Amino acid sequence: MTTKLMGQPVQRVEDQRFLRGRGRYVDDVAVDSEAGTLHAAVLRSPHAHARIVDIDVSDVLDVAGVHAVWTYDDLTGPLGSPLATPLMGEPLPLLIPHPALTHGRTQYALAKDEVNYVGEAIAFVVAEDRYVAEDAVSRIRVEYDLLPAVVGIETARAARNLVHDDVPGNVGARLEQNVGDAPAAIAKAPHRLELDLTIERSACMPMEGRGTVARWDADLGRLQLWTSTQSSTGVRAAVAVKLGLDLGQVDVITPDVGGGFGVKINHPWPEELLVPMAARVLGRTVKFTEDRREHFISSAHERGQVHHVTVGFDDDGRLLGLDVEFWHDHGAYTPYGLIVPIITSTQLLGPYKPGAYRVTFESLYTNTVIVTPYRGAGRPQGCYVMERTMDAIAAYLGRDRTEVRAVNFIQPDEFPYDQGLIFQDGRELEYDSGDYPASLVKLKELIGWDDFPAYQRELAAQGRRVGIGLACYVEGTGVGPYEGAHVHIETTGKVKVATGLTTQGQGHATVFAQLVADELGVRFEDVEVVTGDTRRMPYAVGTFASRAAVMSGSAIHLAAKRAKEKVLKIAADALEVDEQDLQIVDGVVSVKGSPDAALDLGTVSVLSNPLRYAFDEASKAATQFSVGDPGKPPVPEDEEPGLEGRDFYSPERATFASGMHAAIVETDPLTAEITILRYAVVHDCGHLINPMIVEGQIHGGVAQGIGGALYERMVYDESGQLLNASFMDFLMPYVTEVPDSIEIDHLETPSPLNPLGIKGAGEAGVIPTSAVFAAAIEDAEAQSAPGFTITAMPISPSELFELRQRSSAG
Ligand code: MCN
Repeated sequence: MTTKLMGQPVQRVEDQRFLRGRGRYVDDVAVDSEAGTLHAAVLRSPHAHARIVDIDVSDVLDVAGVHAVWTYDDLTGPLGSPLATPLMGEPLPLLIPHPALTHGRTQYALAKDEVNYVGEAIAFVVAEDRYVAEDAVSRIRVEYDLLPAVVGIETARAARNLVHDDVPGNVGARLEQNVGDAPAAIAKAPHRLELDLTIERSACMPMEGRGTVARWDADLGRLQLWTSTQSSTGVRAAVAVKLGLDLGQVDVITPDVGGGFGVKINHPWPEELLVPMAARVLGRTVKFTEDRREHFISSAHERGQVHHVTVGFDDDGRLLGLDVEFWHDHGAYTPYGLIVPIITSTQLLGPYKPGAYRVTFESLYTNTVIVTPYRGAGRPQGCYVMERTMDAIAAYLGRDRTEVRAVNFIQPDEFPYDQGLIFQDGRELEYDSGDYPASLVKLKELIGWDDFPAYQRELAAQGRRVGIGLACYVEGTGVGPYEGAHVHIETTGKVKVATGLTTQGQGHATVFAQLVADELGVRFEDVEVVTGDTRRMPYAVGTFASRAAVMSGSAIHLAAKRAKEKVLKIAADALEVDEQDLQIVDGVVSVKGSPDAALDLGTVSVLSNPLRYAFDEASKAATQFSVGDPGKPPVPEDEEPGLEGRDFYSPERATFASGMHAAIVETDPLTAEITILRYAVVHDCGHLINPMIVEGQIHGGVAQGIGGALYERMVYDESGQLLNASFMDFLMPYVTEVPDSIEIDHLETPSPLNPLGIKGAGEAGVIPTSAVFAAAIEDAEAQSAPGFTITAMPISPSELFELRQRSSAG
């Protein structure tokens, strides 16, 4: 009997390839022979803010091996070819507009008259090889009229200079939401606190940067594009629209992606338009591969926000009113609209009931790299603000930090729970299910919360400083609008599954195969999964917002169900039995109780084909052996030929995963070095498909969160130069900085919104880490310096050292 695979820690099928270095990334795509491929390089602005007075490319065109040099004027101009389209001269799309974004701005594929950040693309060169292209880029002469740079939230707010002349105060958007009357509730509350909390700008660093290869088939009028993206259909739509092609003329194929973490959801990048345009104009395959410096200065950043909190509460720490105002650093343009600050403002409340709530934000332009969602997308900031507030309330009242949280939890019998807030899509945010009190009980047990004070005192007696911190969060996951799947049973009995979203390392080939094996009754090894190929599944949205398990998982489950229905109909017809009497086990359809009356799925597939093919095992070839009976259709009357099922899934709303993390840290009394002693996680993503993969996702997220809390930040100088745009200067945690063991416990409160009861898990690990470490370090320090508080993250040893000096001086 086949064992149910949902919930099993099945080993990842993709890892055999990855661990042997057999992954196939964009740069590995050997479309033509390497000799036939042209290579692109980009001239990027060295200034954060300047008018472009003149661009002189005259020294470049006659360089041997250079095939094209384009600036903005070439994008809509004649180019010696009728192929340039008017839309290439328009700004890139604003992907998620919002009515509050009154001053949305996006960049041009190549800067038009002005540059607004160091790294903005100005000119595009295509040459025989990358060396020639880079040399050619260095020969382009640009005359700039320098403008003052606006760098950092305070400078943007002061608005002495503007990023965009027509955006007053550098304010792209201001948005306020009210649930009840927070100022009045706070005024009446017995206790009141105010906090100022900062999180610095950072960015994700996928091992593989951005990369694109394009080939134009002039005979067929067809473009093939391989790109390292989180949304192949998004890139396809953008390329088709901008290049004036039908969607059907563009195939986007996403091979292995060496990490996305949000940055590859932006579409299109300028290069994703310029490379196919070049392939079309030049009639050659063209490739662009980003280098690491380009990733730092011309992809996207996130996280930078400054917050002011006013909170009113009672003697038990119960929230009566919460008023949060924050300022979001949007960088130079707003391709993703307001999605990051809207997520902060609406998911900041986490598992708590705030009493009344007012949240206001301003989204500010600065002369820095654009901001798009980075794993967690606004939630790490929101969680940090809420959890720092909880810790401040507990410290003020002298109460245990877990007690203050517990009195504010939404209770299990209160679901579905409406926080009364409006999300990006204009709909109310409603939490579907959860059990926060049970999570807290598990977390306290896992980390040994109640025993910690004794341990802390014992170590303090030895002159050691240890502290404990925790943080709770919720995460709206599995957002729509839809995802689809196609399940096809081959004549060999193998099952091919296609879903349109892309994969960046999340193990989709494994989990989706588990779902198909369970639903269809086939062996796991017989299922092959394809993602991110518009030729196989042209309708799809993409991988972001921890949505693949919920969205594609549900679509795959439904499509497999359809395929199964068809299998049973055809087999029942062939075996002359009732469908109800059939079962499918290990890829064989048999009559229950009569195992000899059976057909394997390959045979059923052959039966479903109007031209019946047999598969010759020896030659591995499909051999036509019969046209069947011309008088009898190959499949039952109401079925179409072919053994396949296709379905789409579209949810009512997002499903809310949740979790709680705790850490124990030690801080060195002399050097202020911070050591993580333990890290514990309780996570609830509904029913688990594959606990091992979910735990891997949590490990990865926590590691990334450790980076965000203790090491990583973007350091700009006043003129807008990014000072740490290399791995020599941008610190990432190594394996030595991540605890050997991240202890994980699961709670499974199923989502009522999808057929499998799943919630997402891909971002969770990174969300609470800054809040957890701020709390744990603060607790360690407060042993010797009561009242010690941390209000800015990340925190390095030298910053902790300075904070100690300031605290003891103050
Ligand atoms: N899963 C499961 N059971 C659940 C929920 C999830 O077994 N109840 C499994 C899923 O089937 C999937 C994985 O856990 O294999 C993550 O699922 P999900 O939460 O649906 O997230 P996505 O697959 O949509 O991945 C996107 C998410 C995001 S938004 C970012 S950012 C991120 C992340 O995943 N980027 C990643 N994890 C990443 N992991 C890697 N290696 N690389 C990235 O770029």
